[in-house]
Amino acid sequence: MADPKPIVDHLFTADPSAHVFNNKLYVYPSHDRETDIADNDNGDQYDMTDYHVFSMDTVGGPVTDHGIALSASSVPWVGKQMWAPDAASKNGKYYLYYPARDKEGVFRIGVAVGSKPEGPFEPDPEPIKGSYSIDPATFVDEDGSAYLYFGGIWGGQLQCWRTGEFVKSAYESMEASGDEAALLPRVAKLTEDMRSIEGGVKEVEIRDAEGKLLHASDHDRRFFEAAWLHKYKGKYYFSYSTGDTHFLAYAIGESPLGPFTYAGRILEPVQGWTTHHSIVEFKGKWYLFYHDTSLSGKNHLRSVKMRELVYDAEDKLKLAVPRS
Ligand code: FUB
Repeated sequence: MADPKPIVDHLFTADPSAHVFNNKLYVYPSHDRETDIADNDNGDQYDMTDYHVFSMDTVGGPVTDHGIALSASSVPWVGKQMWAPDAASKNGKYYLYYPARDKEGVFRIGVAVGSKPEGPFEPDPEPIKGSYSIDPATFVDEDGSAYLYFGGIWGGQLQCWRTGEFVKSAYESMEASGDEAALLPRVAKLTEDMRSIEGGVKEVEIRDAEGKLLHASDHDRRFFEAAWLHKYKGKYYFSYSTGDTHFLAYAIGESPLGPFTYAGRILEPVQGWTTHHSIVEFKGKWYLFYHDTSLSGKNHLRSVKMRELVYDAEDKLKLAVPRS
């Protein structure tokens, strides 16, 4: 099957986080915009300033653009680069989580609160205390416990936090190397009001079949950015991008806090440098939301697409119709 069309083409959209709220499918993507900034490994070309929320009642039906849900200009701490967001709902309220560089150039994660899934969202005036790096993803478990996953290396600055403090010069080393364990994504429990971290930030362990942490040199499997968590038949599926090898990979665990055991790839490289996704169940079927640059041919102008996913007899994930 050839790649599907983008879900919308009147805007460039990327990093889609999909959720079902009130029986509708909502998508919270980055809103890519044109810029003269040249491509670099720091990701400076991803220079976004606001978020739109999209929804659909049925897969294949019309997609509604609900307009601007949050702008950089309304968040006092944001300097630039509103990157990949996510959303969650608890106790009748909706929360938008988003990363951006603060005025000192350090990526932090903010939260904004709304009364409807599509926003608008009122931002907290400061980023979430103890948050850092990029690509927040939330997961609310069946018992109501909520988790925030985050982290991304290279431009996402995770390597700058290896000591627990931000070390700007660590950017140059880019990541761990060789047989050293790969840098790990982070997870924190969210407080009942969904606006703070409770109990500190932990590393999310991704292990091989022998139980060893993946090596930093294992670029085909190690975590780079774009964390996502979903649950299937009582097991937790942690998925992510391998970055410079451009795969969407996943690992399976018994707890939302991990450890997770590497289980394979969900998507081979798409057109464009970045790959970023979410996985959601809607009306009894599972879907992968992802992006590529098929409309623009430019790394920083991406378009969200979706495809059906299925589980095989061993509960491994795969595309319902393989890409041709
Ligand atoms: O959209 C900017 C960045 O590109 C995201 O935060 C990464 O996951 C990558 O998709």
